[in-house]
Amino acid sequence: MNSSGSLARALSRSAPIQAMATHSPLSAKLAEEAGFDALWASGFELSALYGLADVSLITMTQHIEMLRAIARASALPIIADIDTGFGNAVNVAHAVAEYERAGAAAVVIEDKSFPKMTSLIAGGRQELLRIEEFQGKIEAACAARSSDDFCVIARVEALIAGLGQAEALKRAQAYCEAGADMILIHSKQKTPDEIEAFIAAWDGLVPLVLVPTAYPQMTVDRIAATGKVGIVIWGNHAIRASVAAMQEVFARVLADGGLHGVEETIAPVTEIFRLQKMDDIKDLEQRFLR
Ligand code: SPV
Ligand code: MG
Repeated sequence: MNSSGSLARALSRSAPIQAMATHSPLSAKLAEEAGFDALWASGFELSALYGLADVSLITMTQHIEMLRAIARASALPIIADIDTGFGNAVNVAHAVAEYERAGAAAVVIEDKSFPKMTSLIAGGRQELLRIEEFQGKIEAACAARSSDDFCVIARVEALIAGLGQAEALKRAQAYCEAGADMILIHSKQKTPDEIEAFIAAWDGLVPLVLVPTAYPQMTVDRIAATGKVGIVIWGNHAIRASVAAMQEVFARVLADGGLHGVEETIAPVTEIFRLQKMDDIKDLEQRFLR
């Protein structure tokens, strides 16, 4: 059993579970304290953290090391974004075993070719695998897990690639037949129409997963009302919140010629000490330093 919580347990509720994006143990802790149900170990966020584009540049080692650190910092179930699975079905089998051991509760594998192009970019090259090939990858993922609680989520990129509703539904159905526990259906349309049409046409055999970054009008209540969505992922809001906060503070320090203008707007050092568990360090000193 992985060290983080089980997604299956969280999924037994009637409302969709809410997973917040994370790129570090610190952002994971903050998401947990805020009250989210799960964490999304986002490839986009980790790529951005390294100052890189989300186009298969970060390695499995980089991503899994961060996931291990996140699993140590938070008890929440972690949904690992493993992009295309780092290669073919053989690579997927290896990756799933490693991610489960590292503390992931689920993996999301997308049906794009390697190297992938980030999904939300305007006019990006979006190449999909043949359906049979991706079914093999999903079957390999299911066969490689050791716990039945570990979820294999197949991500359909047909709408992102502009291939339309019929192709998206065909692929989602085929990935279910291959054993996927859930289907992540992604869209970059600026309104929820495309996703709502997909949800309406979906037979509901397995729960859907949504990432409503491009269509933020889609609230949890609106998603819950469909009755077909198990997880909503807030896809990149940890890194975007950090970037906006740092840009504002950095500009103000330079503009003001000092720290006086930002002191009241940022977290006090004592808050960072709390997150670092400095009280525990003091206790250890008390007990063991002689
Ligand atoms: C990610 O957060 O890495 C995702 C979601 O895969 S998206 O960037 O919208 O494709
Ligand atoms: Mg990703």
